[in-house]
Amino acid sequence: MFDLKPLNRPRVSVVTPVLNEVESLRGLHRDLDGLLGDSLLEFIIVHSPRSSAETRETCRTLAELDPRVRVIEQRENPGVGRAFREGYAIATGDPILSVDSDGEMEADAVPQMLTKMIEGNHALVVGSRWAPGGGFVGYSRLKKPLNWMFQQLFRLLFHTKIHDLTYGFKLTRAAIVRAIKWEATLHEIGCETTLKPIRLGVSVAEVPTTWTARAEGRSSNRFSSNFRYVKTAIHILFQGVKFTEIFDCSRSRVDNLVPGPERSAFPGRPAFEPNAAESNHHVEISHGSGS
Ligand SMILES: Nc1nc2c(ncn2[C@@H]2O[C@H](COP(=O)(O)OP(=O)(O)O)[C@@H](O)[C@H]2O)c(=O)[nH]1
Ligand SMILES: [Mg+2]
Repeated sequence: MFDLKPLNRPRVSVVTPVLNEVESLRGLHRDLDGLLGDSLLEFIIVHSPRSSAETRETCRTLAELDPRVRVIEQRENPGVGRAFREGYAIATGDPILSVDSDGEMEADAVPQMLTKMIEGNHALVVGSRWAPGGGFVGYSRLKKPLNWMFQQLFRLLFHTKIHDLTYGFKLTRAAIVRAIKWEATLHEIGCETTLKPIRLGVSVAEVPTTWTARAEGRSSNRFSSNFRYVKTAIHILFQGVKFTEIFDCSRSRVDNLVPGPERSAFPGRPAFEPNAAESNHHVEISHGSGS
């Protein structure tokens, strides 16, 4: 059903939500700048109106130092889901990297995710904590078995071999981000952005990655989120996926949603080279395109 033009020249839009992060936000920007080079088109920070003065100041400083940094204040509150959606709405690159700003997601895995996306022409490549080679450092002992049970149940129900269906760390082709209507408001955005593409039958792959508990600040993810994840998954399973108005369903194509203009703030910087990244311990799992 979906045709995606091959991603020959990635121009990555990073979208990262920020509540109260300073050092980890600076670290994420530094790491992705180093890892992606000229392939990093823009670094979109969506901070909360509740963000501290120090956090806002950090966002401002980053934007002053790097013209690729775009800072917006979240309009609809609260919630990381709303923040991601507002970031997606202004992203101009392809693909779009969804990543938290608290240092828990392994930025080093991004080049591998990009390589996998390009080589397999995948619509979505998720970071996977449960794939062989992935893992958790400092995760809640109560949440981990619950998370595992969620994965087992919904892997079966969605007929997918992807091991991690709830993690928010992922690369998604811009056309897919624009075609799908995103509805999550809080942390369940992490499973919505994986389960909807899987439900559509687009090509999805995973790269093993390690989650490491933040060294700064606190999580705003409440225990009640677990129920929201289950509700979201069941809703997607039975109700399917809604599209945005800009998606031309009659043509059943997503590549008619053109990505934004290509631009480079640092023309001299070397671009990301797909084959330069090490790729031998990737777990390749693809769903056939067509559903
Ligand atoms: N803009 C914005 N960011 C948020 C909000 N809540 C959390 N975040 C950010 O979203 C990311 C994930 O949130 P976190 O509470 O760490 O969730 P957890 O990793 O699932 O425990 C972090 O980078 C937070 O700074 C919010 O209401 N608005
Ligand atoms: Mg976190």
